Amino acid sequence: FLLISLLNVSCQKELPLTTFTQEDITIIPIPVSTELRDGTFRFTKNTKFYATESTHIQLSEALASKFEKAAGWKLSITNEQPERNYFQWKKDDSLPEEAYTLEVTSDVITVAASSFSGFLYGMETVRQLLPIAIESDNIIADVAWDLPAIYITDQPRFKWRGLMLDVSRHFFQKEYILKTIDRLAMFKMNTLHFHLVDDQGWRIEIKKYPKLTQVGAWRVDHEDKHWNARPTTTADEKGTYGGFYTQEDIKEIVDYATSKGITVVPEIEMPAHVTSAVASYPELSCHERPVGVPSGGVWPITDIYCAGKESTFEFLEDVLTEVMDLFPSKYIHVGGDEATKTEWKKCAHCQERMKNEGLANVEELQSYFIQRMERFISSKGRSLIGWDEILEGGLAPGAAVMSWRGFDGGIEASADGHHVVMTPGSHCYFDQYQGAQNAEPLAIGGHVTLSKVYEFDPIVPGMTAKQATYVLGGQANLWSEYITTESHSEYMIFPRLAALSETVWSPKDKRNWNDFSRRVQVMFQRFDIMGINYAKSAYQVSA
Ligand code: TNX
Repeated sequence: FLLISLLNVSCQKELPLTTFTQEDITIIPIPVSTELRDGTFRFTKNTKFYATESTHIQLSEALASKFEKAAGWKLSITNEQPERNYFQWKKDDSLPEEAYTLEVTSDVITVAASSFSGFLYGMETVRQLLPIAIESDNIIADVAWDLPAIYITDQPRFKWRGLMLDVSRHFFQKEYILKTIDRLAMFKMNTLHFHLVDDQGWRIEIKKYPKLTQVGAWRVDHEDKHWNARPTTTADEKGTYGGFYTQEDIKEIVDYATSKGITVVPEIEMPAHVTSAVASYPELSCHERPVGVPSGGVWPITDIYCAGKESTFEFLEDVLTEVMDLFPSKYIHVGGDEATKTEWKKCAHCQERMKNEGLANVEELQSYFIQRMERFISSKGRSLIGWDEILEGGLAPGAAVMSWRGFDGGIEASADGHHVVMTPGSHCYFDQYQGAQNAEPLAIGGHVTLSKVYEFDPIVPGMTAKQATYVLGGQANLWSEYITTESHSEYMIFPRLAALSETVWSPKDKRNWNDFSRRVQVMFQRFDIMGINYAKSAYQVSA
């Protein structure tokens, strides 16, 4: 054994120090500034993390555990400054929130930041400077665990850098959500928009209304007939299909996301896209008839919440109260999209409401609905965000808008002083095809290639500087009508997430498609080791 370890040590010593060139720096998203210097830092089994604060210890442990898996070393974390070859954290309050600097010399790695997320992003940059073998879950021998001497300054261009996961059309296990959170952090994304409610499934346990998940989380029909999609793959013995997150699951997801610098924004759809809720409690609709949880994309759907009955608002306030207890995020998403208002026109309660409130049409009734929810949410110290339809009939005063039908909704809302997240279908819909349609798995339609995502800019030409200040950032949406498995979900997210991350993090003048193409191909090798089922096609058709 001694002989073997001596051999190991001598083998390691034999590996020459790597000499780095600019080409070797392939960080995504590209940092604000990078200065390659002379020298190489080498991680060995004696390298130490020098950390005294709990957050620094936590981040040190995260990187140390990667070394434990990939190199087989248990690197130590110490609260006494080592003499040489160590990694240290420095609090620098002059840096803005989420910003960091990284200085690597041949002897010391220093990450400086003012906030937890800044330190986290500094560490994620170190991770991307390390050999891709760092992503391995099995020990890889003969790796020179080297980093270039470098000085990096970095901070995000936008403060909302999001991905939306639709877990309603098809349910995804908690473990997959946790894995996705990890991968978001790797690209310095900071928002997971969790689409928990839609016609095809209610996915969050609400203690006061147990039928939402006893009934609303399950559909009997496995097949997405109406979309002509593949049959779904899992079912329980009752022959039902679906699933939901318990409140304990949600807490675990939120806590884990917090440890990765990610805010989880819950979306509780209203007044439409709620057949799952109406199936659970028919009295929530105007007609009160029993309905089932539909499969696939029956459309249009008219079973929406009644805007006339007070009991609808009591229900929604109760639900949102439990939701706000679970999610600490500033923004609470209430959907608001695609409400077919046929039932409202026929409903006596809705007519009476319109008369009493002096509302001219059903668009104004929807506006009344959302404004009422906005007052409730802001009374709890939170802010409402919704899809751009919430602009119709008048936007609630403190509401923020997610612009999905192009950029126009965002332009309009920002002109009126409302905050905006840009998520236009043309650039940000990850449910659309990314390669040649005949070579891709069945998707909803459209074409959002990797280069199209890379062209995305949340600030639209022609916006005034004042309007631009209201643009919080950008987000991709992964609707899951056609996505039944985790590996298919990964396929739709990667590598497009890498392109998106650069559009919402990096300075605009740093973006360069050819350079990104070079870096993303190195990223592909990292994805291979991580076992991510990414789409190579996204790159091939991008030119
Ligand atoms: C429109 S985008 C929807 C979703 C669908 C999506 C499919 C939005 C706010 N509503 O319900 O899943 O199109 O691309």
